[in-house]
Amino acid sequence: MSQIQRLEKFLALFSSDSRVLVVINADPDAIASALAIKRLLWRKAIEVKITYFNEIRRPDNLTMLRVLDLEIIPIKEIDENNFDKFVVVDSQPDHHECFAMFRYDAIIDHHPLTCDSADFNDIRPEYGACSTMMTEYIKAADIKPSEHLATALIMGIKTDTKGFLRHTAMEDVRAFQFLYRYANPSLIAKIENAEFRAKDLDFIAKAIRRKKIIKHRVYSYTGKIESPDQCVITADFFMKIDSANWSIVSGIYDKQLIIIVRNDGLRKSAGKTVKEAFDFIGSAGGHRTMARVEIKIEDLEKEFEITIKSESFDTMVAEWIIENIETHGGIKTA
Ligand SMILES: [Mn+2]
Repeated sequence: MSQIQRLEKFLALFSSDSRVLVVINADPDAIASALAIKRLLWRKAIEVKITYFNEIRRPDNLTMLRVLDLEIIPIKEIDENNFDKFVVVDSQPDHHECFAMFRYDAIIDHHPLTCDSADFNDIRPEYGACSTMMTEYIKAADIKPSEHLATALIMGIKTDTKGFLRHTAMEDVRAFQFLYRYANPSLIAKIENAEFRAKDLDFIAKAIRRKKIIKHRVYSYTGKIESPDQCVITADFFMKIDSANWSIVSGIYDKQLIIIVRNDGLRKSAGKTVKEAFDFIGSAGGHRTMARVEIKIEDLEKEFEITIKSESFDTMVAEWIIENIETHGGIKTA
């Protein structure tokens, strides 16, 4: 099927009185793809709304919504009866129970095919981003994308392909090339630079004060934390040190010890390492470059034979994390 035939088949689903709901799991690729649907259906449907069900917490994603002035509506504020057409982009209905709430007219996605239950299914797993697929629709419709739409689609492609470093098809590169002339590079930079909030600075400062660097591995145990996100932001931040191969940032949140691990991908898998080091006492897992551990405080208290109220608890935890990663993790240094 040609791009134009595909576009025509998609547009044929809708009429001028259609009220369309686009359902997404909001990340940059999904948000941009939904925005492209809205543009395609401009003047072709009476209304197009975008709804999402996940919590958007990453500062860069929040910045994207703010600087591009995008309106997406939490799913709990949506009345299904106000819509008669349903579209899902960048996911398939069986990916989450919230998607399964609706019966879809169209599914457009780039994940491996698991569910093509709509009248119109366009699933292309070889593509790095759904935004690339949507760019092809925009091109086929002969639409000149607005600065905000082009910027959003570029963010979708850049995010899902990690800046063309992973799972990139030639189509992703071509879409980028097309969008680039319409996008605003300063907006892209503004979104990508938004790695943390001003209120995270005090936490980062504390983590820096408490850091211990052992053979290119940056450790920081930060005691009680307001949110595990703080450890994530700080672990990413420590990886910016030129000599850092690993960063391991931890804290106590909601009666659990949270350990966030990052590495540069050039050594032993972070996920494997935390499994070997902490699986015996808590939940531990992850990928090659990122991993997470959660251990119940009561299990730590049993392990150390002291309570969290004890003065030596924090020191013990901090040292215990280092010891476990260094020995049980079996890290090879470069
Ligand atoms: Mn995607």
